[in-house]
Amino acid sequence: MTQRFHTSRRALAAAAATAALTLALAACGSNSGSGPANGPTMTGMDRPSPSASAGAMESMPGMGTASTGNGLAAAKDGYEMTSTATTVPAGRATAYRFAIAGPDGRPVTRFAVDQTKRMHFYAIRSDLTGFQHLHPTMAGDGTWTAPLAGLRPGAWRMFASFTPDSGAGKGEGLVLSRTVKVPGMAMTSSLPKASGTATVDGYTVTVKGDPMAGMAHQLTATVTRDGRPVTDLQPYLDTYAHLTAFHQGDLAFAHLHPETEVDGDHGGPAALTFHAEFARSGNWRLFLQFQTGGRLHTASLTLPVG
Ligand SMILES: [Cu+2]
Repeated sequence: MTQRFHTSRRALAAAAATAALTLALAACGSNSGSGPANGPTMTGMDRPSPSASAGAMESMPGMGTASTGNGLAAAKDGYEMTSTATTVPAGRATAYRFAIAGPDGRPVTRFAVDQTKRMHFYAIRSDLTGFQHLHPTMAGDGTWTAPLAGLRPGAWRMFASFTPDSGAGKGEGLVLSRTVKVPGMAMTSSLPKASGTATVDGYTVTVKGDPMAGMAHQLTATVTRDGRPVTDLQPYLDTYAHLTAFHQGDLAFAHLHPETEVDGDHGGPAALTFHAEFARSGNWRLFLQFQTGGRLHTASLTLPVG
């Protein structure tokens, strides 16, 4: 935890450089806020977010966000997540289709592999009670299809995390998102209290760290079962545990990169470490995914960020 003081300066410097770069890109960008994909901004059940419309994000590069931003805009640095889907039916498997338009306005079809996939996709409910992490497949024309499992009624945000492998943004990690509404009776729940541990499928997950907004930190996670450290973690996306986090209220996306590399078929009992950057203070909902016996487990817990 004292490591914070080592990493924070570097992170702040990097964030400042990123902010300057984003400003420069925004200044010369020509296509932000244009195109049909910006569509009507959702109202109603969705929590209003100043960044929900694509254009707004470009003028708000601050808050120490990483180069990929907070993920709340549909367009960034000339790239835009487009989709005609504004609603998704409740309670049944649905294909959610989208594309990534490049700076030239055409769909991007070349993406770099990151953690074994060219596209990582997350569906998150506005109250953080729903979470799906999927790997869409791409058609030749650049249309991605995410196989959503049944969603509960309410407001959801769909995140696409990717790295273009051609064009102006080649090699730049981006996170873009769009909202969808799932019709029906939408009940929202309050966020569970902050806790360093969570249980799932008989496993206990413990996350330690003392993160502060806008700084780089290390988080560590351990997995135990019946009080004993687990040693049979299987590789999942080039790591033994995959961590994602979203901010309570605006659903900002956090960047959590695994520092633990896969070494063999079985991981544990050592702590799994993550490089974490939370752009804002407040409560974040963490989703830690790990695999044992061919089955994926998802533990969720609430982490306060100062
Ligand atoms: Cu993924």
